[in-house]
Amino acid sequence: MNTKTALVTGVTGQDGSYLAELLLGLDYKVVGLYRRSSTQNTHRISHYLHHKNFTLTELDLTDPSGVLSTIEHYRPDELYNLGAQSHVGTSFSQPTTTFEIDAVGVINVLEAIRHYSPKTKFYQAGTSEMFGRNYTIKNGEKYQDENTPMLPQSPYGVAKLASYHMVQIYRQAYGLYCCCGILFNHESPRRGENFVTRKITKYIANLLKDKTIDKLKLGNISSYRDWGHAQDYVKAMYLMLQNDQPKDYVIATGETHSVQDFLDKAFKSVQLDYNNHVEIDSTLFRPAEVDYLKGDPSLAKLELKWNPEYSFNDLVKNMVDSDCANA
Ligand code: GDR
Repeated sequence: MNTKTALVTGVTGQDGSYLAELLLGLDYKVVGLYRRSSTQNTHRISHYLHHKNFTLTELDLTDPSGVLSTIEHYRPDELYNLGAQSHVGTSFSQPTTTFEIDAVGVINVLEAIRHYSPKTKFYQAGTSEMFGRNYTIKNGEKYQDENTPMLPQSPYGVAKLASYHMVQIYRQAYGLYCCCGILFNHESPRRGENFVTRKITKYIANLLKDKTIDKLKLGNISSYRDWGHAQDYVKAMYLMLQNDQPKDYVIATGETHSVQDFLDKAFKSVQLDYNNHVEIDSTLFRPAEVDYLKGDPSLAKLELKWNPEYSFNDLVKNMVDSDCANA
């Protein structure tokens, strides 16, 4: 029997909901933390809200005393920090809030661990947005790996890069077991509806129900992303905290596709042509954009034995099918 306790911040989000499910399946006691909002936001975790090993608690990462008292109270074996302002576009209009949650919030957690629970293993959700426009060339291919220099292009990327460096400092200076997953885009039927993949698949489901709806408005559809499935990616988070030593890993599929490719495949899967249903809206373009992301997950595959199960085709199909079934 497992007697471990894990704290998961951002438990009501896509990744938090899958990770808590994975940990409950491994007999962990899971304390799910979420930021209070006036609207009920527990639909992704409703199927295990009343599980005997699951507790749901409020926590605002920007409130140092709340973070301290929560970590002192639970002294968890593992802490997964998935709570964030995670929308890149929004970070341009809310840079200060983004920095407070995604950077200062991480310092609050690290300080609490250092003072009150130094044996806690800590996972920080890093991101491919930290690379910004940088890449490395290997065998004539552009990609990003653990050694690619980081040059973020958004307030979100800067905040995440600050927390990535903080994790390294707490690891080196205080010997804490803390690490950062450098996760490339990961999607699923539980993806928030303001991210481009889910915006597309949700629109398709609505269009099939009502042929008269307005066109789908999108911004830049020429950017390339390395899209995996969130269910595969939360397994990598777990594996990183079971590693012999704390270390940062790139988690990606190693394939890249443009937003246009995603659109095309998703619409074709229901025998439609996206050209008839999409309108480009210049107000949805970001002030600065990351054009090309393609991760090299070789190190994680070798050292963590991490192997994603979903292909790009599986991912698109899973999201379209799920939205159509629930429309
Ligand atoms: P991203 O994901 O910024 O890569 O960050 P997102 O789905 O928001 O954008 C992907 C690309 O699509 C373009 N795009 C649009 N994006 C949105 N959201 N809405 C639109 O209407 C639209 N039209 C075109 C974007 O410009 C971009 O090029 C995600 C987030 O989950 C981060 O939190 C995470 O860290 C990274 O992935 C890895």
